[in-house]
Amino acid sequence: ANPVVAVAGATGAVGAEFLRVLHDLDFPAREVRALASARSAGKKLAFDGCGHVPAGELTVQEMRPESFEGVDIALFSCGAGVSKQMREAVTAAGAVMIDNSSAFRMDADVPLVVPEVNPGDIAWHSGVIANPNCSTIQMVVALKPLYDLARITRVVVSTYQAASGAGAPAMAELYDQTREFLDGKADDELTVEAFQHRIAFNCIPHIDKFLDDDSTKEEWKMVVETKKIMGDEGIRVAATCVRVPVLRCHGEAVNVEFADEVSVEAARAALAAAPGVTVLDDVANNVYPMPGLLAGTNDTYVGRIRRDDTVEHGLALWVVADQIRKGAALNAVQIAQLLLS
Ligand code: 2RA
Repeated sequence: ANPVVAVAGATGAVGAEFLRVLHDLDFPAREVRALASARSAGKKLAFDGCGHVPAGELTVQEMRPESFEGVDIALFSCGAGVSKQMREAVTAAGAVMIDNSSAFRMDADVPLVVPEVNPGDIAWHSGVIANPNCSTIQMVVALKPLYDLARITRVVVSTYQAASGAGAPAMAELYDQTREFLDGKADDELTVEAFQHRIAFNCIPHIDKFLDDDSTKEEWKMVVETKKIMGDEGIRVAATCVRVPVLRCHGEAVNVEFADEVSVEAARAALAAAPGVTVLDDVANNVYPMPGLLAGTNDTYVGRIRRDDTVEHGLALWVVADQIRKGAALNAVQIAQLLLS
């Protein structure tokens, strides 16, 4: 039967993208329910339709525990606190919660799934499947075909993360601050709310909160989530996560160390053949992935594939993906597709 889908957090940046992706993948829903906080109840959202749901407007309903009655799949992007509050109601209603927050990602009874990497893990869900952090998703999509050539022992990654990773208001702040800055406003006159510092014409090596070891939680997520998704606790990951003044699409410089030799040619061929990956790698013609040009796309783009001679068996790559699509909404809807298949 065609599922009833609830989109929880429908008015946020990822929520809006859930609706676009449901349409783009023509998800075979018989009903799509838009849920959000009481503040947004009654708001109309344009929806292009999917499955048996015609194009038109969805009226946002206040999310309450009873909102999930009759729902089969609940796509959540409301923050960890709300996901925790609603988990019981969602699973009691018999729905599967696909959660984009960090609430359950590392729980032993919750699979953390990237369909190109560990689709089989959905088999052991008990009502909740977690969507990984955006920066982890695009990295593991690129690592998986390489891991299949030779075991990966260590990864060093530096991220270049778009403002929209912090939500729609952060994206607006980048626009507004850039304008204010160009208008000649001094630093202390700029509106700085979404980040700890000015993001216009700046890079901020601080995403999520600092932990006791002086790394950030975003960096920690890349370490622990990579091991869980790849199913290999032995992969060591060193991450530095940086916010850059890009609107949408995260970039990642990734150095990979293998247990055995992997040639650049073999890596390029494996990546080119991998699902969800597009190789853009022709340096003679200045071809490589760039965040500013890839917004709205579905794939993970890989380029600048080259040897890393500082280790015995090493490769370096540059990876770009639209973190609102593959890093959030698209990955979640692909998990929902897996559930139906
Ligand atoms: C960020 N990782 O880019 C977040 C989004 N999930 O801030």
